[in-house]
Amino acid sequence: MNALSKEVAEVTRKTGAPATTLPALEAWVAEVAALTQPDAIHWCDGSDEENEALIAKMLTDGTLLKLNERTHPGSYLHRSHPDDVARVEHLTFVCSRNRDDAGPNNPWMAPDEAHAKMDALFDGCMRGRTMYVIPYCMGPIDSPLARCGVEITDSPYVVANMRIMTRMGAAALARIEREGTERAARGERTDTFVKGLHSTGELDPNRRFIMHFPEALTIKSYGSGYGGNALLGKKCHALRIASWQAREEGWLAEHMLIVGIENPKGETRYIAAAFPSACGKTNLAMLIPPEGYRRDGWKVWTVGDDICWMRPGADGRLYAINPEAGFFGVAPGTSSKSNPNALATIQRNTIFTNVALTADGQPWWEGLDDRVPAFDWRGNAYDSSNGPAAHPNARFTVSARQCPSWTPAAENPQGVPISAIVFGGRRASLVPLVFQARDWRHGVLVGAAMGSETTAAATGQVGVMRRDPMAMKPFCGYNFADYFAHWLSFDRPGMKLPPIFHVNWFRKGADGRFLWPGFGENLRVLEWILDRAEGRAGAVETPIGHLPRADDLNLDGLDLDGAALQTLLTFDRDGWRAEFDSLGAYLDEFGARMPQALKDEHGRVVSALGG
Ligand code: SAT
Ligand code: MN
Repeated sequence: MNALSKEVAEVTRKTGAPATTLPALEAWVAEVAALTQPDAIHWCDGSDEENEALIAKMLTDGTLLKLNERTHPGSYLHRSHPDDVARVEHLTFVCSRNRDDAGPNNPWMAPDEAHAKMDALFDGCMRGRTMYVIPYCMGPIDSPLARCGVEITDSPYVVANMRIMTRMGAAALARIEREGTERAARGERTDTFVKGLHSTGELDPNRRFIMHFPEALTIKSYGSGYGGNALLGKKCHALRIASWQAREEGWLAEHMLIVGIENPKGETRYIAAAFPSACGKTNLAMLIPPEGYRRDGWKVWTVGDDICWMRPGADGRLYAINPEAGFFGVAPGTSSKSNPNALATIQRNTIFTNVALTADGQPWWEGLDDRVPAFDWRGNAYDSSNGPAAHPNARFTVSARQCPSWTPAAENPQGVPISAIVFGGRRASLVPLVFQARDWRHGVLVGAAMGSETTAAATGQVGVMRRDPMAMKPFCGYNFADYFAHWLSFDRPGMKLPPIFHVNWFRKGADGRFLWPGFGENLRVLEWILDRAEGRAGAVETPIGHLPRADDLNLDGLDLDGAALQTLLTFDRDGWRAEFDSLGAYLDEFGARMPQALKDEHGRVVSALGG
């Protein structure tokens, strides 16, 4: 045992926490402790007692405020630093050895430079603090599709959130140790868990970076305590690192919800759908069927609301797991009308971040109801002239199992078979309500062409149109050109790939109002999608794909005027010509790495559009 390991063993003995049997893990923890100099090291076991102790500590030091125990038992409010309220894409780097592997879609830094920069920030940063070691598993603990990681952090708020968002603690550590021991027996490297190092630092935006080293399965994040920047299992591991790993190993790590639709015959089919952050993935994953559908026996089952790991099964179909165990959802706009399942889910055992507060200690946000809050998200007396009461990116963290539409299929280690893949963005004009790609290759182009207006989930201007291929712009851990090539590679003999669709719930009329009612009514579109997947529903073919006619959709009981419907289902040839010109220029930005097949597919649609 070297000196550093001895030091860790010492602290471990002092705190009485379990040590690890995996030397690679012990050595890494020792190395981090030597660098960051914490006062104590705590190995998280994920137990209730541990959670209660952490919550008590955070209530004492003001990190958490207890919410009204009668209306929201077991729930807390956290107020983050006002400069630390969203992901920071310009400070989020992919540090691959070769710059082109990160691609023009990612800020890049050479690994040596990035390590040096980060290690200088981490030097001594945990003095006076406790260092928490969080073993976690992304995916059902017994799933061959699941992957493990260990996050080291100095934030008890991160520990409490990771406990909800992942399978955290003793079982995950046992899996990491078992996998390590098996590898050691085969003479292979044993540090194949993802290593995530996080410190809130001083929360100074000028000393904030989120660095990914995909070749080393390593993440280093400093200077932020907010969600995706700090809960490293989520975007950093399950998307950026996992997407890189998935390409090497022949699977897909995607920014997609997974929802099961049960028809009146009792058949459940699963859809995976990609939308950018804050574009309604949580709402769609928990949709409540319209009245008529409910009467007929339709049901909706939630597997996941944000991330989907998919791989081909022996039968050639794609099987998906939700690597997460909880929801980190946007609070503003969530109401008994927009998402009753989410609202029911967050009535207890929930951590709220940056919401407002009513006079009697209940969480509140814009769109919830017509009460007036007493305190805004910063904790000041509410004054409407200071802007919204809740931060627009205010979040709730809650266990998925509390959701009324949660399904035990989410625990199926083999995953659920995917019947359709859906892409969608926030597009005020041009893009119809729904269309189907003609085949996989065309579907990959449709995904690559995705665009959306920016939201408050990331810092920067809101409402600006940008390309967000497959909703992965902030999350793909490698060059988009290689990512599209990877998607295309699934189109091979033996595969039974799901059809690909594009939806747009956000089309606006001349008066600036949404044309489509959205929410539960989206099931009408999902029904058409699933019927198309089984070759049943009708459509018209256009250069951009197959569009339903009004008669092809079930619009029974829907109050929608004819002109709105017409706009939603119309293909605008001139508009699409311009869209495809801009798409061509975008694909060209990736140079020679862009797969020829995708360029050819673009050319095919351009000729079909004519002119
Ligand atoms: O902050 S997160 O990245 O976790 C949420 C999101 O942007 O989707
Ligand atoms: Mn997301």
